[in-house]
Amino acid sequence: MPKPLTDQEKRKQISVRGLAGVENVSDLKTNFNRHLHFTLVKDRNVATKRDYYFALANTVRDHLVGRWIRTQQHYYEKDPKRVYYLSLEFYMGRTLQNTMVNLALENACDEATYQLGLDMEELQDIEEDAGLGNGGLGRLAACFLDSMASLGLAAYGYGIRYEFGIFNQKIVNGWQVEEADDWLRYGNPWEKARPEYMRPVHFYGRVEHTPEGVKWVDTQVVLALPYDTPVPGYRNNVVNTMRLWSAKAPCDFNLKDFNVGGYIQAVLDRNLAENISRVLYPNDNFFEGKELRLKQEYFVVAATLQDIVRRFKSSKFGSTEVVRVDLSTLPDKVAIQLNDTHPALAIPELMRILLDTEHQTWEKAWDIVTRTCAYTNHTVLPEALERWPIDLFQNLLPRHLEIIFEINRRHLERIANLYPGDHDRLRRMSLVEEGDQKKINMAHLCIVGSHAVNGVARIHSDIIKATLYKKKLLFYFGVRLLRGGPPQVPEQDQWHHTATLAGHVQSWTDFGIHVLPYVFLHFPQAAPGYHTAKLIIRLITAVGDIVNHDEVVGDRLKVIFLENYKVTLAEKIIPASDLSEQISTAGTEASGTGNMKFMLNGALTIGTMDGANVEMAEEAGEENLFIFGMRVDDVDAMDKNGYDAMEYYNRIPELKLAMDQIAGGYFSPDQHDLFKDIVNMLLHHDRFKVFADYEAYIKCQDKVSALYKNPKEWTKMVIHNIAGCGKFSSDRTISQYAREIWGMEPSLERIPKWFRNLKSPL
Ligand code: D6G
Repeated sequence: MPKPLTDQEKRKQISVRGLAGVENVSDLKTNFNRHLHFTLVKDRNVATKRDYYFALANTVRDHLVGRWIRTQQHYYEKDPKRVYYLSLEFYMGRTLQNTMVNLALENACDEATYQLGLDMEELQDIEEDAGLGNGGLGRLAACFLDSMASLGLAAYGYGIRYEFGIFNQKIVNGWQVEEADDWLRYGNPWEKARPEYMRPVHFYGRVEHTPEGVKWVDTQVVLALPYDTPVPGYRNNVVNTMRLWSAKAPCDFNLKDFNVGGYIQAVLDRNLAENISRVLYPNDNFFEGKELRLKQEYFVVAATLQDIVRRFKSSKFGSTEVVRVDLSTLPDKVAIQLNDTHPALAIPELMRILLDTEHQTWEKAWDIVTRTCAYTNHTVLPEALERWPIDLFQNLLPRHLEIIFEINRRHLERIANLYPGDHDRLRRMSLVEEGDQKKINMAHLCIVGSHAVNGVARIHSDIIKATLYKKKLLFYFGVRLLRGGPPQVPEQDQWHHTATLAGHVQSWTDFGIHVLPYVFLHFPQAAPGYHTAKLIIRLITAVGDIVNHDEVVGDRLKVIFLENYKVTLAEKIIPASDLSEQISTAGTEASGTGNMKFMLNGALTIGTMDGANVEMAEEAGEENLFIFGMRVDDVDAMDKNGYDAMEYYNRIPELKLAMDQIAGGYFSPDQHDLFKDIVNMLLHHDRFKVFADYEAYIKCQDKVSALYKNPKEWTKMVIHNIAGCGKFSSDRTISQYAREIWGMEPSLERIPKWFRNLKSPL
């Protein structure tokens, strides 16, 4: 255990001077009270805990403002290359603690709130998670913003300000029930609306080819209103911007109806336009194909590109006023990173701007687009790949469809020249998929329209190379600790974290678990329309109901469902777990991100050779992970030779017993056939072939149990894991993206000279 700090040492730490001025507890208290009075309009007699949270958030936010303005001012002065991270998801979680950590204000705030008679942790718990993501893809975007700021890159996150983020999950009678995530209900102290940067976004209409050029006319306009959130780097004074767009109907929306006297209806219909930013689609690794989603994708892309072009063309501040008249040097100054295919329309949209507004030739425009854009692939699962029906496209974005057809014509012409007569190749590589319903393959569009394609783990890279095609493939990943700041190394004389976890779990469940040998924690979430996933959740709760009350099992094993997994809950579970299960069938999980976080926080991994597990084993030594099961080659061979689940079922008695119990109602006494669909799926159409790994998994779990009884050996493995996890820092990942994809030089310089030399803009 580290020695607790003496009061004197604590004070010394607290009075460390902030980089931009003297920070002390008494200033913080004064500012806190000032915000309570002037911003919240409350006094201590009537203030609620939420008021105190807002007062603290505003106090901390004040420390960002000067740094934020100066950083942006610096970018205008120095005109560095900027990187734009376009993503339909930014899973940020909470902001207060991250900001305090990055600004080195945590101890001082803790002391200030303590002196005010408040408990800072209690106030932190009031903050809503910004749940603008489903999982790994969105959390990666959030980690990347953090790292880009920490590495001093002139970077921007661009996305949608969903009014409702990922749903709140409730378990009712064992079933998942979704509740709306009304995260903005009490206001968001971290965002700043920027109506002065509002942009029009066009939909529908038709295309006119005139002698003066191409015109997209008779469109419907929706306005994109930006909200800026500061993204502070780790103790380097850099504050970048995440700009999220919110949809606003223009004042003349449904003007026609106004004229015929339908004023009330016209005002009510404004909702139709504003629905674009209403809600995040709660699908992870699944393509739903709804028109509203396509609208969201175009909305963020169209608004963002206008902003990028505006910023590229003008420099507001500084002595050297840069006003660029054309976009020919865009790739030298702008890198656009597409987080999956969701913002893929950036490619035809930038083409449209260059061709129709900037009047560039096709060749010139295409050169600019492909040198500016790069694409990150997140999955090869077919059900996740975006393939938009052409009819939908034609109606919503007619000019973009024309441009995509022309991109495809030229692309296929090139392939035909390279591989004469290879018609099958043309079919495979086309951006347009033939069939009953013609579709645009968005992954193909991204690959053709980018200068670099990367995936999220090395194995995933190899798989994509084998299944897709590209000149350049880089495959890397990375996470930033959810809490921000330096890694939390577990106390090594206390070789597992059960006690900490037990405290958390006990407050959420009926069980005290700290003395139990085995506690399985499950925290899955199902997309609201995904029947099988919901049934699997029901099965987990049903197994828990039986096992947790079984007299023979007694206190030897508990199965616990933790509802509403979010960034904030992950921050509690991950540092407190002993064993992390990463057991996807090899070749199906692109990377995973939880796996690295568990590793970094001192949990050991039981896992297959899939996603980032492969490199975790490489870094920590395979002997320091519990690796089991088929490799990708084995799975491929099984695909060729056939997989017969019944063979395993008939051969392995305990597997048969488990299946029979599930199918026969042992876990669902009130409805015997409740889980028969799951068993049918496992026995007859399981594309993940999980029975093939079953025996290896059970054997490996026995190994885990044996080793867990040997604290010394277990701790040794933990240390190897923590010592080997450096590669998985998103700082490392972003440095590599910067050098190899964006042509930028990251810098960990803690106090950039420019910051000290700048005159205050205030
Ligand atoms: C952020 C920070 C603020 C800056 C604004 C606009 O809200 O200081 O003025 O962004 O920046 P640009 O969009 O002009 O870069």
